[in-house]
Amino acid sequence: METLKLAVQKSGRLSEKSLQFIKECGISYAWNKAKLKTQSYNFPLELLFLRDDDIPKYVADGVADIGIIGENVMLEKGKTVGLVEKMGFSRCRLSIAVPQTSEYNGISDLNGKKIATSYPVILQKHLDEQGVTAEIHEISGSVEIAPSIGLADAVCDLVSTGSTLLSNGLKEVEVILRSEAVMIATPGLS
Ligand code: PRT
Ligand code: ZN
Repeated sequence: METLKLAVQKSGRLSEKSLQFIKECGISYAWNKAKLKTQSYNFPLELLFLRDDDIPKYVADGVADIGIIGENVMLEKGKTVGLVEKMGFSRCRLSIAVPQTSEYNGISDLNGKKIATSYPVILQKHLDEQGVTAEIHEISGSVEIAPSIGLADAVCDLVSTGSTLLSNGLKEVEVILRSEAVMIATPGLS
């Protein structure tokens, strides 16, 4: 039987639940964090441990057959992959937030503004759909700090409890995507 290659996040918010799912499927394996792949000893499955951002490309290219990532990453990377199923964990939303002190009456207020995000593709698509022209400033992390250091007027970032926005003096004004972990597959497999 051919071995199925499954890519999961090595370390982060998806890791624990992804491995729990594999365990609940009755798949057993030995692994330590220094290893980037391991073979199950009771199922024809090889596990690959990767950065979540790299998983869509590996799956699209067929290096991995299936993978578990956030839907937000799947959409942002724009790779051709099949959606197998929604996993029901790591739920969050991708939202636009502005300083609590700024007045906000609707998305058209963002015209001509600068928005910091790690999700330029999803954000640009949403702004285009809404007929808003804003400048997108891409940063890879700590997005919520951008308005307070004068880097941007607004942010577009993942929100779960909302406490990060709150502690950085921001308020959530638009939800542009609701996301959860998804299983993706190489085209033709799903
Ligand atoms: O190292 P690697 O590249 O693999 O991991 P990563 O750092 O890129 O991703 P990671 O582990 O932080 O998140 C993986 C996935 O978890 C995301 O792509 C989402 O699909 C999902 N997820 C669910 C979240 C959150 N909830 C979340 N709250 N990802 C990030 N956050 C961050 C958010 O960016 C913000 O900084 O948590 C902060 C907000 O949280 P609250 O609770 O204060 O609102
Ligand atoms: Zn990542």
